[in-house]
Amino acid sequence: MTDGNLPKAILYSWPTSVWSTVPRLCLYEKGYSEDEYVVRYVDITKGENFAPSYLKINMNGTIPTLVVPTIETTGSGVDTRYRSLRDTVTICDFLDHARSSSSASLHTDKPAPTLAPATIEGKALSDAIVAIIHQTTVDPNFVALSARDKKELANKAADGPGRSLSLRREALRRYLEEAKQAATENTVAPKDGGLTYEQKIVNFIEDKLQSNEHIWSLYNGQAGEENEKAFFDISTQTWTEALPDAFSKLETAIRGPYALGDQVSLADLHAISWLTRLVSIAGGEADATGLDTLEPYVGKGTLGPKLRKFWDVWVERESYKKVLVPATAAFAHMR
Ligand SMILES: N[C@@H](CCC(=O)N[C@@H](CS)C(=O)NCC(=O)O)C(=O)O
Repeated sequence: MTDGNLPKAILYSWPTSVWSTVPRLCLYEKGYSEDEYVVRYVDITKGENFAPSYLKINMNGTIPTLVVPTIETTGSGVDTRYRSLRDTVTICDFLDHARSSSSASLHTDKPAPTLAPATIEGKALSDAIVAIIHQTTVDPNFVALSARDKKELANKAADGPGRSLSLRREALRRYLEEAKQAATENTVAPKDGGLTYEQKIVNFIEDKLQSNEHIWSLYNGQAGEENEKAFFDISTQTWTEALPDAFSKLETAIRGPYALGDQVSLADLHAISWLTRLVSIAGGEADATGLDTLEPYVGKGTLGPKLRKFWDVWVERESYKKVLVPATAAFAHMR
């Protein structure tokens, strides 16, 4: 990725972030060397992803983001600009293309593998698998906060999830004040009659604060019995309906042993990161025993033979040991 004086690409991520592991697996599988990019940490558990400097890079306030330099060839001299790639799918597509099969891989003497599917049929299957994984109903960040009863809620409230919700709340309140101040300082409305950048940031942070407040109040016994019951119900449904449904769709879709067959492809990176996080939320390990710990949560028999085989081949991979094992340990520490 480095070319002459072109600056390095920057990957914004955080060690415990589930979606950050997707591009990190991709970098490893493609054989990029560590001096080809820079990793910058954004502590989402403290709400750093809502800092004004980060929202300029990714206005959705999510990680991962990959910022890649681009050369502007018009104008005076050669100017370097940047492009932000703001979600895992876009980032991995880019990383896959940016290193062709004629370049070497750092980890093997084989050429860098092509992770994109080679056929239209493969692409359709890959997209379908990625869509199953990224459904909001099976979002691992929600699953991590979910609680099926009072006891589970109390345990999580006293631990990492409770701390994180409070820290995000503090950060969001502070950033909201700052954003409101900035909005009053810039009152020049855009020509198209739309909102100023500063006003958009105020609205964005208000939305985030509101959704954080909803779950924070549940965690702090201030949401009332009715909301608490609705939360327990949706949490239970997530484990007993949404997740088993996703597993059954994946069992049908996966070709085996990897998502699209004998070779690792882009869909694998999303699926294994997601599955590993679910195992960890269930208290399991990032090793051959992982799915046995997850299964009682989702119901016996919900993890089919293809998913089990997929897991078995993945936990043995070098990239898994380098990326997902440490990410799981970091997450278990704050769970
Ligand atoms: N669809 C996005 C999801 C990214 C995402 O939700 N990232 C989480 C961290 S794993 C995040 O940034 N959460 C912070 C927030 O939403 O406040 C992707 O594929 O990149």
